[in-house]
Amino acid sequence: MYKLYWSAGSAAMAPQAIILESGARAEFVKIDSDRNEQKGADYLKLNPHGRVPTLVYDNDQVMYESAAICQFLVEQHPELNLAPAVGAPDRARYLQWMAYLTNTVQEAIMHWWHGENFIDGEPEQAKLKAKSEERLARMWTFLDNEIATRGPHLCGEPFYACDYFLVMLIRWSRMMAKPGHAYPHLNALIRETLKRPAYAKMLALQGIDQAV
Ligand SMILES: N[C@@H](CCC(=O)N[C@@H](CS)C(=O)NCC(=O)O)C(=O)O
Repeated sequence: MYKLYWSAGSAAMAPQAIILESGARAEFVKIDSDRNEQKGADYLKLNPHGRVPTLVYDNDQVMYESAAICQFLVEQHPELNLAPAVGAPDRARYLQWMAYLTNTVQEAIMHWWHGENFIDGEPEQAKLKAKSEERLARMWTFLDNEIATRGPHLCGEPFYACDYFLVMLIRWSRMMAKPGHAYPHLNALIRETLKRPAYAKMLALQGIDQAV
């Protein structure tokens, strides 16, 4: 039994899709970020950073950080084949993508959405936004080329949790001048992911859609 705290369109997207794909019993608890519920006293007891998502498992075990939650879930459910097993030839590459996506791409996107967390002043934040968009364009180009060369997914033939994670991050770029979905191979990955019932169900539960 899992309990996942989520908010619409947040970093809970990929973990929620994996839980749905597993078919495990789960309770999804909505955190209303418009009302800043992630900073409420009860939620801060679970996640002292006041961010979404948070996963509760085995009744009282708590973890946060979306990439780690995805990794934990795919290890709990090896039957999903959403990650290469330890020792498998594409394991290193899979780990590389999970780390790259969460600590490089995700962070660059945060600069775009939440410049106020990084620098004071509107002109400075506008510059940061422009710079992060420039950096992200290079990252989307790089990822698009990787998939063009070794695809159709990040690790080749199998679809793994890193692909869910990438498609989630691409959604966060939808309002940028050159969003991730504008790149042909990333676009194909989104279209394929949308056909996965668990991803489609997650979008419906969260009341959001994904641009293609
Ligand atoms: N590194 C964290 C980042 C989580 C994060 O930034 N969550 C956002 C929503 S996507 C959030 O809760 N923001 C609200 C806030 O920071 O107050 C993860 O991947 O779980």
